[in-house]
This record gives sequence, C-alpha cells and structure tokens, in this order.
Amino acid sequence: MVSASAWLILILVWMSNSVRAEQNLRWEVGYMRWSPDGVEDVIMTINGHYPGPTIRAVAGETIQVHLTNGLPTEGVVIHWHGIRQIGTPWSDGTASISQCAINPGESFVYKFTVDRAGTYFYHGHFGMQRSAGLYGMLIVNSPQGQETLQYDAELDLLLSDWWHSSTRDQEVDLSSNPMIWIGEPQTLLMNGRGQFNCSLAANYGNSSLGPCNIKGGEQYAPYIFHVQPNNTYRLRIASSTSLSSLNLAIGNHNLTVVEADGNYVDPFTVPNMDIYSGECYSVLFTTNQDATQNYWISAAVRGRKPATPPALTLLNYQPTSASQLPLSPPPVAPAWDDYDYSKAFSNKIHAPTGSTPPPPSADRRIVLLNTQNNVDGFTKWAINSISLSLPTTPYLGAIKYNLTDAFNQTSPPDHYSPADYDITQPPPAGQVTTVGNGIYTFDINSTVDVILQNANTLTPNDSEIHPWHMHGHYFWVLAYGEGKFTDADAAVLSNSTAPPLRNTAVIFPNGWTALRFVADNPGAWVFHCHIEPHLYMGMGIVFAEGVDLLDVPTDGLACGLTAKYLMNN
Ligand SMILES: [Cu+2]
Repeated sequence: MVSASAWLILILVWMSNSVRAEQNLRWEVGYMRWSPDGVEDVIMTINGHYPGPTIRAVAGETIQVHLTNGLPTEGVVIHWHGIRQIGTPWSDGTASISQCAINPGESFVYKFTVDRAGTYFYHGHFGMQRSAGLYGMLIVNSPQGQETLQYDAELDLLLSDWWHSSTRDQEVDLSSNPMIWIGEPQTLLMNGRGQFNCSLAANYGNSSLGPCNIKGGEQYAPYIFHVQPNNTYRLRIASSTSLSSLNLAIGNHNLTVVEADGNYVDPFTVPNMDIYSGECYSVLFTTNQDATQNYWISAAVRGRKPATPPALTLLNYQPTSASQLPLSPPPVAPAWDDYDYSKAFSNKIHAPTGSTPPPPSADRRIVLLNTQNNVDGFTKWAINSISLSLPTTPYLGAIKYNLTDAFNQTSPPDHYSPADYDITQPPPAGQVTTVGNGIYTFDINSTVDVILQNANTLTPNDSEIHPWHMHGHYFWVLAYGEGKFTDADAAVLSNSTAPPLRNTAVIFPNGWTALRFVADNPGAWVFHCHIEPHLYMGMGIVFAEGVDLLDVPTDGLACGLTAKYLMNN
C-alpha cells in the first residue's frame, strides 16, 4: 500500500515536470544609423539593438514574441531558424508561406516551443531583410543537470557579412534586366562588428591594410572573447551570412565539434572548420596555451574568390590585457577553392553512437537540379527549370481553405529533364526555364529522399556552393557525391554510415548531396538555398504535408485571397 505522503511526493514531482516555463518578449523592429565596420549606414534593429537580442531558453520552454513592425514603409517577418515549429507552422515566420508580412505599425504574436536543446538563430525572411541586419542568436540549453557535454562556460559567435549598398539597392539590382550582381561583401562581422579598410593584424607584415585606430568604445570595435586559463569552453556559432562561406580558426587552439544544427555529433577535433550560411555549430576548446598571451579568432571566405579580408578578433586570456596583440599573425585559412578540404570536413560529421538511424528506405525520391538561367533577360536560379516566385497569398492559408487560384496547382516535377542534361556546361539555349509557384505535396509521415544536383552556372567552367536549409524538419545527410547522381548511386542512400541530422547541408560545385527526411510535421514549408541573393532570385521549393490536419489560426492571413476568404466566411 502506498502511503499518503508518497502520493503527495509523486503529485509534486508530476507538477514540477508538467509546469513548463514561458518567455514573453515584446520586440519592435526598426531602422537606425549604425557603424558595424567603421562606415556609418542604416541598419535593421530590434528594440534599438543590432544584432538583435540573444534569446536564451531551456528545452521545453514556450517562447512568445509579440513583434511590432516599426519600419515606416515595409512589411516584416522573423523566422526562428532551426526550430521545427512542431504543431505551430504558422509561427515559422516566412512571408507568403506561413503568414502575410506584418504591415508597418501592426503586430503579430509568434508562439512556439523550443523542443530541443541546441544552437539556433533567428532572422528576417522577407525580401533581403536578413542582409539588412535583422538577426540574432537563439540558444536553447538542456534542462538543469541534463547536459551531457562537459564544459566550464559558454561563448556565442554570430557570423555575418556586410555591404555598404543598401538591401533595397541590392534587391533592385538583382531583379534588373540585365542583372547587376551585388559583388562580394565589404566586411565580415563577428557579433555584428568588423573593420573596413583597416586591419587589427596590420602590424604583422602580411596585410596590405593599415592599422585600425580603435580605442574600444566604437560600434565597430571587435567583440573580444574573455576567457580564464585552463578552462573548457563551449563556443556556439551561427552563420547568418548573406553570401559568404567561411573558415573559422582560433590561433593555437584546436576545435572539437560536438553539435551541428541542434543535434549532437560524434565529436571530432580539427584545427579549423568550415561554416556555411544557415549552419550552427557548437565546438569545445580548452584554454591550455600560454596564459600571458592573447590569440586570434579568424573567419575567412571560402568557395568564392575572396575580395573581403578575414574577420578578426581576440581570444583574451585573463588577466592579460585585452589590448595586447598576439605574438604571431592570424591563422592562415585553406585556399578558397580547396574544395577537397571542405568535403573532408563535411564528411567528418556523423551522428553519435546510439542515435536513431534514418528509415531504411524512402517512399519517394525527388531529384532537384540547381541551375542558373536567363529568363527573358533576367538572371534567375531555378530548380528543375522552375524559378520560385512567391505568391501574394500565404500557402498555409491557401491550402487550408482550398483557394486554388492562390498558386499554381500543378506540382513541379520530381525529376529534371532532359535526363541527359549536361551538368558540366551552361544551360543549353533550348532549355526552357519558367518562373512559378507550384508546390510539392508529401503524404503525411512518408519518407522522402531529396537529391540536390548541382550544375554549371551561366558562366562556362563555373559551379557554386549552395547551402540548402529546410524549414519544419531535420534531415539525415546520407551522402555527398561527385558529378551526376545516377541510379547506380542509389545503393549509398540505404548504406550511409551514421548520417548526421541537420537542417542545412551544402552542395559542392558539380556534385550532389543526398538527404532523407520524414514528412511528419503538418504545414507549408520552404526548402531553399540560404544564400540570400540566390533565394531572392528563385532558388527554392515549397512543400506541404498534412495541412488538412491543422486548425490554422486566422491571425497573419489578412492578405491576398485568404483576406477575401476570411471576410466572406
Ligand atoms: Cu545558392
């Protein structure tokens, strides 16, 4: 027989587990003048801050963000990058997909559960507002006592790139006929700070730039990481870059990669690491070097011919003065076009032992050819010869209310044609590319394989890196391959060894990447290249599953055909 006091204890334990914390945030997006790299510009802010405030939560918490649009003349949304929005697809923060852009002066409430400990960020997902500076970090810690990693303290590093031309100018240029390319960024930023036209490492002989005259209080003064000797740190890294792929290094310190996109990985140690736009990592490092010195933290451009100097800051061993420069020059990054180096890094990432393996086979396979095309003089990126152009009515509402005029009801093809398309050449003259907004529909709980097939751009002998990011799901990265994916490669899809779970995966020039995921989260989701100008030029697809199972709230749908529908019903 169970005593009354034992019952009381059981009830108290149950109550303490079932009461989940909730964070209520009130945010207003605005513009202000700011100098992220020493050149004053107009930047997007949240509550007057750039970058936006870091959200720190514990797994299981509910986050409610009451977002007001304080921009005078444009809409806004915020996407919670890496949060799957299980059961809350209307809070995914994607304009024209999960909601209408919030009008100037109006508000929208995002409410979602951070179900999984990990490193995330948030950013604008309308036009090119991420490039305008609308981003910040979102850190989800394990509940007290449940973190399996051993470390003494945490540090956060948000990477981004910055242009001196406004994103409005960039949007106009990219959609001009002929297209005007935005070029390489002026400055790489760490936690929203960088130095233009000068270098912290000017005195080491290998810099063509003069020294920066920084006293420490400037908006563009480097964000210095202060550490204690002989401690182990968890460095959380998120890349919100618009364009740049980066290689990150800490002078004299190895990095042990332990988490990628909110999932633990089988730990491995490297002297430096690649990080693509849309990726998040945690690395552990130990401050076991000469404590009377400081060390460089450096991030350099990969995969594009660099026209932007590396981002630099200091790892400051306390109590050494933070103004003391390191003994040696900054770490030298691998050559920008050493793709074998990048592939070797990507292939080191595996799921830890004991992780749930992917389903052994898929119900459906879609093969997505990535091409750059000329459409009536405009430059576009296209997937299976369709360049994505978002409709005015958000898909989530259009599907729920069966508004068939809201978007093209013909699904894009599961395979590209012709099947003998030559990925090593620019698209042939006869290859017809259209601009469209049709979507893929997956059966709820079905397993889908996606083969991302890279190809040559419009320029001969040129193929670019594209980091693909999926909303609403994690996928297993089954394999990376060279050249064209063929049926002979299909065997690797079911024989992948400890494939990692991610929400972002890169495709390398002239290669393919194979992903598997389970379509188990009712909603309408975008899957796209995370390079912002590429998405702006149509590089993405939209897919949906199980929308009929949802009770979609009407908040955020007062635009396009859903507005009409809601007024009449
Ligand atoms: Cu891309």
